[in-house]
Amino acid sequence: MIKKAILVIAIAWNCVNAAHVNAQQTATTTQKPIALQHGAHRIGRRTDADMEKWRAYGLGQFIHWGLYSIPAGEWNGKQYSGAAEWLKSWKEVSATAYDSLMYQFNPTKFNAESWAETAKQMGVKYVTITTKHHDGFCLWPSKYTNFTVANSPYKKDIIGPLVKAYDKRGIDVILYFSIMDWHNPDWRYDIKTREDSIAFDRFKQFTRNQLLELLTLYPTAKGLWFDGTWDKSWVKQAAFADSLEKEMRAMRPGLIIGSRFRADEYGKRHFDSNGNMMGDYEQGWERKIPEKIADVHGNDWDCVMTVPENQWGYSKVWKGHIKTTDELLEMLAKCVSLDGNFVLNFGPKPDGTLRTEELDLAKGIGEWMGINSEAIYNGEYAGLVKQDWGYYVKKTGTNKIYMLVFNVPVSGALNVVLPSRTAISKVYDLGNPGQNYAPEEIGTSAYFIHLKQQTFKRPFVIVLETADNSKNSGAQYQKAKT
Ligand code: FHN
Repeated sequence: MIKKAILVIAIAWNCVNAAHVNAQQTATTTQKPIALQHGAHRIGRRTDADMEKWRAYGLGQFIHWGLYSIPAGEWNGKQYSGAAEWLKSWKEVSATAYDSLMYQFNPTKFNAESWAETAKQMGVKYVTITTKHHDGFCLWPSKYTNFTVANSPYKKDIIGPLVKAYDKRGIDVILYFSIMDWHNPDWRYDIKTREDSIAFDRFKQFTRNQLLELLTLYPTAKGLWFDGTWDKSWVKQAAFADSLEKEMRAMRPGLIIGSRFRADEYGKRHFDSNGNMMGDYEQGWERKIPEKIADVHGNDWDCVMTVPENQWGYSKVWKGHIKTTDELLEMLAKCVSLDGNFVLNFGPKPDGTLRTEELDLAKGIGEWMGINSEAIYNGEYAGLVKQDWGYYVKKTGTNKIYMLVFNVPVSGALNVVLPSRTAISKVYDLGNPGQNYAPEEIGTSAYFIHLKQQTFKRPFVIVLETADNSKNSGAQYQKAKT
């Protein structure tokens, strides 16, 4: 009986979910598609086990680490106004002086196990680590350039121990790689001359070599997170990038690549000229979160977020608003409620330790996740009308809906509107499973959950167990004739 009820509810919700996916497909199919050689490889979501796992992560960690952590946003006593990892692009900084920071890179306190343990305690399921940012410095001993950790006083590989430590704790690793490389003399912002073209051809081979090298050295990494792909030079490489993507996927079946890697032959990025996403998930949600499910067009996506407004690498000074644990948890809840993952950035210090503010946030998030992660892992868009108290999340194959509550109304009554013919069979607080609530029915499949009188200091999760209510005609609730 319970199974039947779950099936009825699941069918109703799947109809709601299918509607938003179909909306995008209808939009793209009403116009005659352009024949593309280097457009999307697939329409619709990937359904294999690797991608199902990615989709279920909920919470991730981003790590930006490199030479830029040494000056930490300061050069000759002056504070750079941009993001610390962009310091080399500042006119005050000479390229040679910046590159010689390599001879100072010696993170003697770096301990991959302790970073991975912090991430584990925080509850993250995947980590994206910068192997090479725009400055071109490689955190692995690449044999294709001298500008690597191997030639720093530290000498040792950073990526290998991190992959091992995170793998050991069941946290999947994604390798961040910037295509744009300010150190490589063959890099160009655009290709205007024959010389540019020859140089950029060399650069493409270098890029291919480094990517295949990474996939060979770190065979357990689950994906590649591309960045620095917006310049005209790279946008013009549709055929090369497409063939490289295919080569990497053939080398590593299941590899996950986002929508930032390549452009189609018309220079369209993320979405090809027919509006289909190129890659396995949308990578455009940087420091912003979609407002509603229609904004994600049925695609997989993740949101990458900084703690201050825009600092990824370690910066001595964090200006402006610094996000709190509860704000970050609300972002996490919102992302999961809209079918996305939330990825929080960490910018380690030059000695290899994590900054105190980030450790405190990781601890706070971890404490909350310790109680409420059931509402995050495998969480999905619930197909319900959003209410002011927070976010709904559902889990496929169960009869549970999670209410992630961030704003308690003065009345203490949380409004819940379920699909018609759905009743609530049980309501309880995830942090206190003994604490049951009796829902008050206020309309057809509409309820108030009356919270007990108390002060709520932290966001919390209420679980609704649902049941089939198809026998109830709802006739007692009449709509007004107007
Ligand atoms: O320019 C970079 C920036 O430094 C940072 O790495 C972020 C992370 O998503 N990506 C680029 C900007 O989109």
